[in-house]
Amino acid sequence: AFVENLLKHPTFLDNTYTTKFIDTTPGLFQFKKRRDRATKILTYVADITVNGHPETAGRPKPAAEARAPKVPALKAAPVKGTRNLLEEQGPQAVADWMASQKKLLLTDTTMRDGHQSLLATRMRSIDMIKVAPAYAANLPQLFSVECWGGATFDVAYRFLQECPWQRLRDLRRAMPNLMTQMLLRASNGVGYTNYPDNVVQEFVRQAATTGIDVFRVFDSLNWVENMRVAMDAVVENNKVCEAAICYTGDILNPDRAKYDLNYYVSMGKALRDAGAHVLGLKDMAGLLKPAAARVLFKALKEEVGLPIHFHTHDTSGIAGATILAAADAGVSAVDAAMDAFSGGTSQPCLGSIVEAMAHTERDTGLDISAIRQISNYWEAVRHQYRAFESGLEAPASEVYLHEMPGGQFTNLKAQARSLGLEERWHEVAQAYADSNRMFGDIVKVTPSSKVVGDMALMMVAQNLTRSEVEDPAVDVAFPDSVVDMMRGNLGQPPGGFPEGIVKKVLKGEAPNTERPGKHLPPVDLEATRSMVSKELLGFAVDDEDLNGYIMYPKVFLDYMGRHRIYGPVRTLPTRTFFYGMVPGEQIAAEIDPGKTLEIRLQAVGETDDMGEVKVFFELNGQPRVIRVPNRL
Ligand code: BTN
Ligand code: 3PY
Ligand code: ZN
Repeated sequence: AFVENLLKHPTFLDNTYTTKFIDTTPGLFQFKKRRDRATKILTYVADITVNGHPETAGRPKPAAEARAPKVPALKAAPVKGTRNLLEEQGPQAVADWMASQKKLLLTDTTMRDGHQSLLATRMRSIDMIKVAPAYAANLPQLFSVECWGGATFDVAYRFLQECPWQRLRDLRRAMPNLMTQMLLRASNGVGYTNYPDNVVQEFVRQAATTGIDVFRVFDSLNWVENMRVAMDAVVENNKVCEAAICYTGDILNPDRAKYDLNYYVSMGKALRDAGAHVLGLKDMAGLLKPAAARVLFKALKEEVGLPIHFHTHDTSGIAGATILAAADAGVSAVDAAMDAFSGGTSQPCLGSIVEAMAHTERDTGLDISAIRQISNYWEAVRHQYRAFESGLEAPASEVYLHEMPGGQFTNLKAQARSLGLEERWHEVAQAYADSNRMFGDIVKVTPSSKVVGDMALMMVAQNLTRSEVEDPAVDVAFPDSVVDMMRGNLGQPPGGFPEGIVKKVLKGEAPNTERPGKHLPPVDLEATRSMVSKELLGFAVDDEDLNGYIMYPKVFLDYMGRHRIYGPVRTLPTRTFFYGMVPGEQIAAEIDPGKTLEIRLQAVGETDDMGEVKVFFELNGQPRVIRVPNRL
């Protein structure tokens, strides 16, 4: 029988995946349903081996002789860590403990922002879950492990064919003594636009239940009003509410007076008064310079009084100096990525920070040899993702011009490439800066950064200058995301958006300047569950899947559709998942605890006159032949 490739099925690509699809192609689904999981996985491996993975086509591959990632030995049984404190005494005790520490506390961001910033968020769960026990056993002094949220949620479903909730559950179980941390975009959840209040509340409840301990909550326009629903939900679930100020501009530069010291101190106080346990300073683009850090953290510490957690990116190459200045100025915790996932648009180097603090008052207490071993593991893992490397070769002071977040930089560059604008990258950077000023100098972080990026790409593609865009006499077709932001659907920046641009974009339509959640009707969760269960999937969806559907309906359903065909492909080694197998190669996939498939690729046949290829495997020693279409 002909095996259809749902990945490429036009119905999945054009947003019309509904019950109608199941009704009009019943054979497809019934046929798939009967197949066992081993057959599904073999079908996936055969397809990727014959046709390649759409995302790695034309990109560099890992070297054939590259060493396999080796998980470090566990030095001891896990001793108690921050998670035990949270479980035993609650989030306020965690905050008090933080504030009382002499040592500089560290969050490892490798499993979230590290790969989000360096590898377009493509790291697969299996590579994290394997090393998680080594974190628990060998680095129990870590403050937290950032491993969820931001872009990881939708990328897991969309591009990695895996369930983000399952990732979290598995990591939670593997690191019972360490606090897990996520990045939550307040009312934007882990999406790109505001959701109804009850959706945000339900999402936080589920994330807390499945395994998140520390929620870093931020708003993409720094609008505290728009953070309250998410913050209240975190507090209500008895988890650590780290409310973050997004840093932009330069407090020492009089030309950027909109975001001055007073602005940040007032916002810090507002977040404290809104119930934050910890104050986050989220420098998503890496703009905070060492001298400014001394001034900013001293003031925040004295005037806000909460323990401070500092997050930055090393795009400029100078973030290490800013971390040291922050440590001197008394921040409690800083973010860093394991050496092999650090630097560039990612976080500064964790091992080097530990070394820099050693034998000082703020010695971190972390075991540097344990860090080196874990980083060696990550180094080999990173090589498997070569296809997703951005090729950024040097630090770039240009970041102070464009102010792009580290997580957006490589993405926007890839987008520019796909539009044929890669050679005009520096123009994109300038247009990004111009768009920001046009919108009134706003905080740029997901999702507001995406809006600025869309505008910048459009300006370069259409050779439009800022003054042309602003000129009422010049006709401009603005990107949808710009229209959405001017309507007020992301909320309001300090001082509002400039009247002229709002008028031009909305063509006179009145914007909403109130909190978007105030006007979004609540989603009927149980009615949605019943509709998805009965009409869309044909089985009862649980709370995690319901939250996945509500956050990303189409992405979730597409994922489920592919899951029926390809099964638990999350268990495949990364090299196999992205690049297929070569004849003679043997791999293992543990599809259930203790149930392992030994898969050996024997040979790949010729394409027959039906356009199909026979792929010959041995599965646990038994021959198996899988036919897939040759789509090349
Ligand atoms: C397997 O099939 O053995 C593992 C992968 C399947 C995970 C599915 S996807 C939807 C649902 N939600 C979960 O958290 N797990 C299952
Ligand atoms: C995200 O929202 O994904 C970010 O990383 C923002 O910095
Ligand atoms: Zn970041």
